[in-house]
Amino acid sequence: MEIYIFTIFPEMFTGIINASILKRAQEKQLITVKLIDFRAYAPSKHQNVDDSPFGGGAGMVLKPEPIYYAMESVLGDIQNFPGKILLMSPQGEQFEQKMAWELAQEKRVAFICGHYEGFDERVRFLADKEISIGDYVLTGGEIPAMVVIDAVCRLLPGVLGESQSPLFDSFYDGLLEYPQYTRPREFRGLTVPEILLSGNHAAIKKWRHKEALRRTLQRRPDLLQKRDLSLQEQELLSELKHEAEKK
Ligand code: 9D3
Repeated sequence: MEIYIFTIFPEMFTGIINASILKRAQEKQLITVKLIDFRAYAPSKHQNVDDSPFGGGAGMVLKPEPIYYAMESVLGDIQNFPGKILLMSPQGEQFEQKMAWELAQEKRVAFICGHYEGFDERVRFLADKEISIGDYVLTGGEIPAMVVIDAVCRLLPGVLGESQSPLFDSFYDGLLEYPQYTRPREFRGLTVPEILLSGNHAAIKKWRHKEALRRTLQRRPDLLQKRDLSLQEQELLSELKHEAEKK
């Protein structure tokens, strides 16, 4: 996948893209990352990328020209760009795992990042999609772009090792993870559930499924609403509800 990032803070990305999995993905030539400082494309001699809003009011607005010129110079004709152009914006569609899988199908993805101000409305015409990462105020679109890049790249074939395959992200799809333990069997008086040491794989599987349901019921009941429950899961859930009544 070719990744293009249009930003006035390219240095914010260098630590993230040159470490860990994203570094390895570039070494394996599974992804390429091109950082473009759109300030370099600002027309004025002071290279301003923003200006005060027409109609008055506080704050500044990102001008269209630096972003258009940067994108046309790097991507060519925007209308015919063979990939997805994403505008990072608090007004965008909320990013989630399904969108990560969709973007992972693309050959090329370009990100436009603003920094603590809105875009001139005409910048929106450049984008195929506007993306937010959630309902909280950040200082810019750079961290959201990194979040999306991280989530998408780990889904690309070959980026993760076989044992960490994203197909096994959650064994019980759409549920939270069951509790996990490793050595030692006892730490500061805290022990590992006996069943995990039993060697009874069928019983362990059932325990894990039940604990995944327990955790989801406690912490994210909304996930259970969204999901069809198998017969086995309906039984485990009613067990959990009976246990809760007894207490
Ligand atoms: C001062 C400008 N604000 C007017 C009330 C709006 C505003 C614009 C841009 C507030 C923050 C930002 C910077 N944030 C992003 O560019 C951003 C973002 C976010 O803040 N939260 C979640 N997802 C995203 S994607 C881009």
